Amino acid sequence: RNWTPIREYEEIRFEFWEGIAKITIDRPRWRNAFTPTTVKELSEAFAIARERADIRVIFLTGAGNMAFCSGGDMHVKGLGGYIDAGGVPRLNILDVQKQIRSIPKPVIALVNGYAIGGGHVLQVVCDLSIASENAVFGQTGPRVGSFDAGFGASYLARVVGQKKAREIWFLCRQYKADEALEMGLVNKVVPFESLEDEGVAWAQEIMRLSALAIRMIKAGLNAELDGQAGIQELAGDATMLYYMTEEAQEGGRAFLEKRAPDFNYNKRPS
Ligand code: 2NE
Repeated sequence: RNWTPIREYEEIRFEFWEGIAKITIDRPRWRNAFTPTTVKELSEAFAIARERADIRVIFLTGAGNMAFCSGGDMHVKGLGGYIDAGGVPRLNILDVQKQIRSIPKPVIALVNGYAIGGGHVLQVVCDLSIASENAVFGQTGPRVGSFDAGFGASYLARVVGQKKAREIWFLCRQYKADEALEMGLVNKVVPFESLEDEGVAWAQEIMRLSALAIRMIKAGLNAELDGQAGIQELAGDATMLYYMTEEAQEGGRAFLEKRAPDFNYNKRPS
C-alpha cells in the first residue's frame, strides 16, 4: 500500500491511503510509550483526521512488532504528570481519549503487540480493536504509581463487565490475545502479518456503508454513556441534519430578507 505522509512528526507517523488515515506511535525503542510531545502530535493528527472529508476511517497502531503502546513514558513522569519540554506536568492523553470517542468516524486500533497501562486504555476507547496474535493486554497503574479512573475504568467495565474490569485493575495481570477476544476486549485476532490487511478489509467494508448513518450510531452509542457531553454530541448531529432541511434554510433566508419565515409545511414526517 502506498501510504502517503499527511504531516511529518517527531514521535508519530501520520499517513493516508484510500480513505484511511493511519496514526502510528513511533517510539519502538520504548515500546511506544508516549511523552507529552507524542500526545500533542496525536491530538493534532486526530484533529486533522476529523476535519478532512476524504478521511473516512482512522487506524491507531504502534511501530514495530513488539508494542502497540506501553502507556506514559516513565522517563518523564514527574510530580503532577508527564513533564513536557517546557517543564509543565501533563496528562494530555485524556484529551486524546476524548477525541477518539467524539470524532464522528470509526477509529480502529490495530493492536500489534503490548497494549499496557495508558496504552491499553487507548485501545479500549477505540471503536473497534483488531489484535495480532502476539498482542498482550493489561493495566499496570497500581504497580507503577498510576491509575486511570476515567474511561480506563468506567468504559472498560462497559466493555468487559464490572467483575473483569476489577480483575484487570486489582491484579494488574497480562492477558494474551485469545483471552482478550474471549472477554470482548477486542473484535478479532489475526496473525501479525495479516493485521493491517484485516484492518483495511474492515475499513473498506465500513466505507461501503453510509458515513452519516455510522456517524449517528457512534454518537448514539456514546450518548448513553457520556451523560450531557454525549447528548451534546448527538444533539449537534441532529442540528446538522436539521440544517439540511428546507425548513431550517427558510428560517435563515427569512432573517436575511427581513420578513416573517414561512414554516407552514404540511409534509413533515409524523
Ligand atoms: C510493555 C512491557 C510489558 C514490555 O516488556 P518487555 O520485556 O518486552 O520490554 P522491556 O524490556 O520492559 O522494555 C523495553 C524498553 O522500553 C522501556 C523499558 O524501560 C526498556 O528500556 P531499556 O531497559 O531497554 O532501557 N519501556 C517500556 N515501557 C516503558 C514506559 N512506559 N516508559 C518508559 N520506558 C518504557 C514493559 O516494558 C512494561 O511493563 N512497561 C511499562 C508499562 C507501564 O507501566 N506503563 C505506564 C502505566 S501508567 C499510564 O500509562 C497512565 C495511566 O495509568 C494514567 C494516565 C496516563 C497514563
